[in-house]
Amino acid sequence: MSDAYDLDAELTRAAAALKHATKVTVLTGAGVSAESGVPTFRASDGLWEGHRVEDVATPMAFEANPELVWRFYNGRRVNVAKVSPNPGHLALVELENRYGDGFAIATQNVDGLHQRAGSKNVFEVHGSLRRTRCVNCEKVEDRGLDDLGNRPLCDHCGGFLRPDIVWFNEPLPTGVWRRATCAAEECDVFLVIGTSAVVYPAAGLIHMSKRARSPGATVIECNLDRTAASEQADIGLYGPSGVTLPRLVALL
Ligand code: BV8
Ligand code: ZN
Repeated sequence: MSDAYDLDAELTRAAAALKHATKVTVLTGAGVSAESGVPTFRASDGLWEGHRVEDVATPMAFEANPELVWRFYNGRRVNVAKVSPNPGHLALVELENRYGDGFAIATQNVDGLHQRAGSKNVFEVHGSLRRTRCVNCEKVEDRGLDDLGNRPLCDHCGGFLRPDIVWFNEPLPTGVWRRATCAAEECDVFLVIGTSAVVYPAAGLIHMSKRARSPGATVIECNLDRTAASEQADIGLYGPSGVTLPRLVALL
């Protein structure tokens, strides 16, 4: 961030926009969980807990090596079970308390930390680490965060289970995605928090929030750095979201 950047001024502008808002929608990515100790995806030269995302987060990878993919996801389940929501997650709970039904979070995260913090209206557009789905009978179950071993089977039909997570080149869950797009199109303020905004269609929610109506939403980006979303942002809160979000809420 250039030395002319004034976070205090941007926080004041963001608070003014929120004070005039009745509907607030949020898009979060891995950065909102970073201060809880959950690794982000694209920080360290594209490796993600030692794997390239494309090597494990695809149907082809699961087809080719289901044990590797399950080892990867069990590792993340065990890690997420040990971490807690951070002040950034808790600030979003306070926003939901302020805006009630006018508030929604579309998250790309699969760690469930928004819900553990107390957020209610959360759309998990990329699925959840907690859930499994049977490749045979499609039964979806919430299995918490226990280690499920490297080849769990469906207790309903004996078929193989997969994580109930949206992999690359897989469609997003229809109902969840429809509610996320409505929330983006109807909001007065759209907060984009902790995402590199390179994965679609989730990143497309930003554009939807600006173009669906006239005037479009005021877009506020919360990130350590500028991203692919920055040119669409009207306001930029650059710093750790566990610091900037509580400061923003304190101004309301
Ligand atoms: C689909 C589940 C079609 C796995 C994930 C070419 C161009 C455009 C698009 C495409 C293309 N080729 C293919 C596509 C489509 C593709 C896509 O977008 N690819 C991209 C990579 C080019 N999308 C898809 O495949 C989607 N499906 O298109 O299907 C279709 C339709 C009908 C029928 C059949 C098919 C599916 C996409 C979902 C893939 N699954 N995850 C898992 O999680 O285990 S994506 C993965 O990336 C995660 O979900 C993650 O959430 C998401 C985005 O990453 P981020 O969350 O943004 O994390 P990242 O590390 O990148 O950034 C972190 C940010 O936080 C950084 O900016 C950092 O600065 C910031 N930060 C760090 N610390 C902090 C912080 N900010 C604040 N405070 C801090 N403390
Ligand atoms: Zn089954």
